Amino acid sequence: MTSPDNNILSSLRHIVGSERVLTDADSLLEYGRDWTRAITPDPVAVVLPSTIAEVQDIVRLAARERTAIVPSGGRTGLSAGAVARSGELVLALDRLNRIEDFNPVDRTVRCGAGVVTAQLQQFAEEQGLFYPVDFASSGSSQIGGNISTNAGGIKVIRHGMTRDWVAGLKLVTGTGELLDLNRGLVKNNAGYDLRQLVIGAEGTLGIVVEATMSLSRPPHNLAVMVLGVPDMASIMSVLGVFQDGIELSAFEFFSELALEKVVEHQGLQRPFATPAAYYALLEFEAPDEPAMEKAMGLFEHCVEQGWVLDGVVSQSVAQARNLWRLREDISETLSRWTPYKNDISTLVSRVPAFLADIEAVVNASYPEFEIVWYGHIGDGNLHLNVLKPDAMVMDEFQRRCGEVSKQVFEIVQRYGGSVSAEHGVGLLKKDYLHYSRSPLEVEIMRQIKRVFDPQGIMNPGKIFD
Ligand code: 2HG
Ligand code: ZN
Repeated sequence: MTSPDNNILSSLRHIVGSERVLTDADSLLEYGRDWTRAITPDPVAVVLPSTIAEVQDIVRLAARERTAIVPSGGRTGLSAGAVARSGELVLALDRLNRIEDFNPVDRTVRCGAGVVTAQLQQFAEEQGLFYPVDFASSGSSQIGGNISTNAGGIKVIRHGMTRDWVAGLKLVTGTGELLDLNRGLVKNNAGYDLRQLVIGAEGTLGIVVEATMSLSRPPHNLAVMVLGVPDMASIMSVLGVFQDGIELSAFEFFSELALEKVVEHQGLQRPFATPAAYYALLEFEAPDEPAMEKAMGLFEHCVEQGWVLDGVVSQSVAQARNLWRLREDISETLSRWTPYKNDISTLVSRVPAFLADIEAVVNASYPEFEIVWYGHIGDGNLHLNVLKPDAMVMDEFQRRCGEVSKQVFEIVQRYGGSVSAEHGVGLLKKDYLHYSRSPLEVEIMRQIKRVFDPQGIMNPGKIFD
């Protein structure tokens, strides 16, 4: 007898060929999840189309069969937005990985959704240009996934989020139709900008299959400074002084515990011997001597004020890269403790008070847990990672952290902040969405989803139910 699963599998094989429909246990596990590990994946199959037309055929088939689809890119997400947990079909964009064409006048590049971020960065460099959205997972994350999560990263303070670099995109809707949105135009006020709705929609409106990305001029001689600071308030004073004096391309922070872990587990050197409660990492262009002198002047001013205890500035590209590793390698280093992650934000101006309130709750509620603070403080975005003690079972740990999250999110709400600054909502944050978005906003989101995806097959259960 033929089961419905067998029917859909044979139709999928007909569309893409048998070797592009995977059902073995390893592939189901690998493609059925992202970097989150709290939920066990259970997809029905993985399909790897090679063309936009194949994606459309698969979506039409899924709509007929009422089979849910989870779009899958580099699977580096941290909110379980790409986790297939209950019989969904995983549609992986890996094979749509071609850079289709480059326009040097418009400074745009049209690429398949499966192009890896580092591939785009490399391509831009070869053209004498720059793709500035960057993060630790750029070697595996894909452009389609970056767009679907509006990925941020380490240069947002200067270059913005992925949204700011999407000049156009193609979307296969939940009915299999193809929308070509904005077509690379700089100016286009002819009605609603549907492209912006799709960016950050986590695959709930359809599948991003292609994008036209903008590029910019490359930076000249980026210098990296790491500063030891005694407290959070000082970090914000340092930020203010540097932002008034020079243009920063990054302003990140991490705690002493983050530094200890990353130095120990990645075999890196401490930036300097003086211990500090927190560290700020700054990046800026230093094309000539006067630019560097200006930055050094600001550094000295911060030392005189007592906001900075010690510091180091890179003298070569290799040194800059190593200093960056102190910050960029934190998330991967912490993964061995399966941390409970918070990715919260507020206005930069409110960060000092916000931090003090969060710190008080966290210190009172998690006395026996290790807490690691780091993040994009120049954007008002903190990553608060709570490490699981080895002896505690996962369910108990998640439950305890979930309780404290409520208190953390009440503070986020009070400060008009976001429960997900850059990682998206996925499955992990949807119970907390109401702390950041009003019931009316969520209801409008649901109605919009119905227009793009009337059968509700596109990544259902993500963001909201
Ligand atoms: C980072 O900024 C990433 O390093 C990951 O957004 C943050 O793992 C995290 O919590
Ligand atoms: Zn981050």
